[in-house]
Amino acid sequence: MERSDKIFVAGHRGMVGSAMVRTLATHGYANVVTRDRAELDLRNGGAVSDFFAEEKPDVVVFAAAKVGGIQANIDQPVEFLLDNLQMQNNVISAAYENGVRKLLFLGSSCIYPRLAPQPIPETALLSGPLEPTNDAYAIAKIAGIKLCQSYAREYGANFISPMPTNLYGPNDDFDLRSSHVVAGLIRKAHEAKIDVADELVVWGSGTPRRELLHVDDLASAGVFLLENYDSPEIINVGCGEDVSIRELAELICEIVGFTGELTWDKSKPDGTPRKLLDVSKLSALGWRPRIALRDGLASTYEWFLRNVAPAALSHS
Ligand code: GFB
Repeated sequence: MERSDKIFVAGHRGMVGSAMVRTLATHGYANVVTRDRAELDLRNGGAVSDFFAEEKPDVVVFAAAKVGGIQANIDQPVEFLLDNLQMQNNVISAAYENGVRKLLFLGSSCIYPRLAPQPIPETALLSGPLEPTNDAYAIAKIAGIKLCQSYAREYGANFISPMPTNLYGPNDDFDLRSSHVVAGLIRKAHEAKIDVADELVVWGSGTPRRELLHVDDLASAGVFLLENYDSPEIINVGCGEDVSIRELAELICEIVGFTGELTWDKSKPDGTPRKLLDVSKLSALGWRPRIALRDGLASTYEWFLRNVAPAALSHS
């Protein structure tokens, strides 16, 4: 990849896309093209074709997605399947039609079977049934992987598919109806502290385990793979360590400064019991994460305090 390449980051307002834009800039990639949803609806195939024909990007980072935590996935399977299929089909096909030299399609660790061996190797894809709470999203992502691999096999396209583990960081979604666990618990712990509440309600049993990667580490891996990886085979991106939801909740409460009790709402789903990626393939290429979980959670809480908490208070 050349520093002068025109790079289209699809989904630049989101947590992952915004981190990719920041990280590309720090690596000297100055020719980044973005479009807001109001300017370009990626679900509209004609609009996407016109955009590619006009802009002719050299490289595409596909970070646009309908995403959400466990409850949002349960509540909106149609949108998780259809919006994601439409956006990725339009962008991947237009990229090929317009001679894009390299495309990075971001997947998700939920593509792997619910009871995959731990840590999960890339070879576990399609080896067993999916976790039902997010199978619509997972099937959309699997279709995206297969489309990239098909363009590579049939037409020689250089379309790569990293599979990130669960992510958190600045620009995460802190809305309790749609958030993932880290953003949800940061918000709940903060509000419980402000309200001097006795307890904080955490969903599920606390026993599921998740591997959590700061989004700046994911973006660092993304740029590394754009520069160093040219295979259609999927490649896991994680930190190689996981924590239980109970340990995570306790750590977040400590960082936020909430000292009340944790209580467990077992009517809420646990989801996959464990999701720890085998990251030996990426490690062998020489990439390492830099942000320890405690540091990443602390800086994300600071970001929340500066960017989300004031707006939330002014609306209450
Ligand atoms: O992060 P999360 O929503 O998604 O939930 P998944 C992880 C675990 O945290 C589950 C528990 O066991 C939740 O029950 N949890 C506890 C909470 N308290 C909370 C809370 O306040 N909010 C949330 N959201 N969870 C998602 C998939 O699965 O992972 C997506 O649904 C995607 O498709 C994403 O793949 C990476 O890790 O279970």
